[in-house]
Amino acid sequence: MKIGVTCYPTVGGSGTVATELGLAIAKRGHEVHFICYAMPYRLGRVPPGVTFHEVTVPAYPLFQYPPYSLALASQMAEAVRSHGIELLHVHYAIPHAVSAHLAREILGNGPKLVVTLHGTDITVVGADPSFLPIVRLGIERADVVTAVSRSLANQTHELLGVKREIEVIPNFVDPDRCDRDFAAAHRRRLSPDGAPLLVHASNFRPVKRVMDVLEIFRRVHARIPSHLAMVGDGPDRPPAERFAREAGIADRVEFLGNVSPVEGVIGAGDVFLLPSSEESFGLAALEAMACGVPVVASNAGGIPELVVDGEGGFTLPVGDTAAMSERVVALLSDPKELATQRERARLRATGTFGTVRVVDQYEALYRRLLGS
Ligand code: GMT
Repeated sequence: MKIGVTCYPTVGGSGTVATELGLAIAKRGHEVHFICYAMPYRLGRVPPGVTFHEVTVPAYPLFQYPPYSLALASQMAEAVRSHGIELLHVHYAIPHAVSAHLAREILGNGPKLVVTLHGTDITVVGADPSFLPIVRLGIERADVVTAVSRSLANQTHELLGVKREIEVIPNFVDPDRCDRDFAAAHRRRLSPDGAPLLVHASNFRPVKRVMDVLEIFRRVHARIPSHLAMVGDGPDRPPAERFAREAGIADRVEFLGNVSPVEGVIGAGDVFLLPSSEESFGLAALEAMACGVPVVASNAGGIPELVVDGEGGFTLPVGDTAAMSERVVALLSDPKELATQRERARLRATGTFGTVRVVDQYEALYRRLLGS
């Protein structure tokens, strides 16, 4: 099969999933073309069978807002024409679903189109009245729409008034990315005194509630001296660093920015924190579980589809930092239970959300659409 993939190339869950899926599909002998405005951050060394098409948006004094969506549509049509791409798979609806729809209009007899919804493309940006009608059009015109959780599929129906069927294919993780020695080296630096290490990783946007992460840590640290590693970057990082200083925990909290591979730091932790207000899936939590790190999270969105109480993690109501810190303290105070949850986290991540199992579902979907 010849598959075109469009995603945001920057650090983030949708780009990670899109890239890992494309690489896995290429490994199975198919041809994969990434059509993006920059090389996806996760692509690394480009293996045989994978081609990158860069979308460039010309500047022109009249354009206050350069029309990326249109340049993308043209580049998609061009790549399809030149390489015989049979199916476009776009990740994150805005604007990719609409650009792909336009590319098919340009081509007349265009490729099949799969749209995968990831989260804020529906729950935050997509539900905004300035985008809602065009996002709904992009979703309605695709051949198949998938969502990364049942919760996100339901929200797409409710918030956007979409009527069509949406298939659920969860995110996946490759446990081989967890390198114990590398994680141990990180741990030695992040917790030089051997105290417990809590970890959070996100894009530091408001939905991640990073102040809750710090508040949970403040409460835990008051009872069990610990350390906290904050991985990632985004708009709430400066206020979070201020909060840590004002709460008197700055010497126990390390803001690392974006790190690669992220599993190195995540895998160094004892507990991973994800107290988000919106979360369609929570890929970072899955990465933590795959490395044997139990998760204490909010019960927002699709998180409970991943984190099942007692199966390598626990979910609690959004904003309940007291209950979340109690849960962390309970885990850290009981080494036997912590070891059990570590093992269960690993089993759940690699069983239900293992790469082969999930990539099989996408490959079957492509074959179904292409009749191959
Ligand atoms: O929507 C975002 O803020 C970013 C987006 C992304 O591109 O990383 O994250 C979403 O997609 C991930 C991959 O499917 C999910 O694991 C995240 O839960 C989801 N984020 C939200 O729903 C907030």
